[in-house]
Amino acid sequence: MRQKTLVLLKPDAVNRRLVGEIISRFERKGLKIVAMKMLWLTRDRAEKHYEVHRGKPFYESLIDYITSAPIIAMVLEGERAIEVVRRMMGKTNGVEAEPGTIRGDFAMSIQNNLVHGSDSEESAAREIPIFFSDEEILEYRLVDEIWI
Ligand code: IDP
Ligand code: MG
Repeated sequence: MRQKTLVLLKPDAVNRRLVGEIISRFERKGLKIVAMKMLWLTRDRAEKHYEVHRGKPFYESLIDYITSAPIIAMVLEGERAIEVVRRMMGKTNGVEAEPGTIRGDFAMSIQNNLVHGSDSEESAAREIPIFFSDEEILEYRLVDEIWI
């Protein structure tokens, strides 16, 4: 089942110069980048993206954090891409995330955890259009696709 998922490299990933490292992991795994941009989230857009967390104790701090510096937004595509990305990210809390995962290798915080990935097909369908128009999501073939 080929899926698309929204991935964000959060402000700490950009500030800690981990953008290349994180994108490289997704590429080497075999996921395909079908959309990508750098942007600075407005509070409005951040609140839309994180609307399921509105009212939680960490919500205001989360919005401050995600709007504090530029981020990278991507759509990644591949076989069961949603689950693959979530497993590569590791647990929300960097302290608890398994070594070998992005958060497990590079994060020590529950908030500043470097990366976002949609958690279900419904979330991906809701989140992708917050960042990308249909025309920005590209359809193309990679030469090594038959080997992946
Ligand atoms: P996820 O990113 O692993 O799916 P969610 O529970 O959806 O985690 O939370 C969204 C984001 O909110 C997290 O990635 C993290 O940045 C932040 N967050 C989650 N729980 C806490 C918390 O208890 N304290 C502070 N920030 C949190
Ligand atoms: Mg989540």
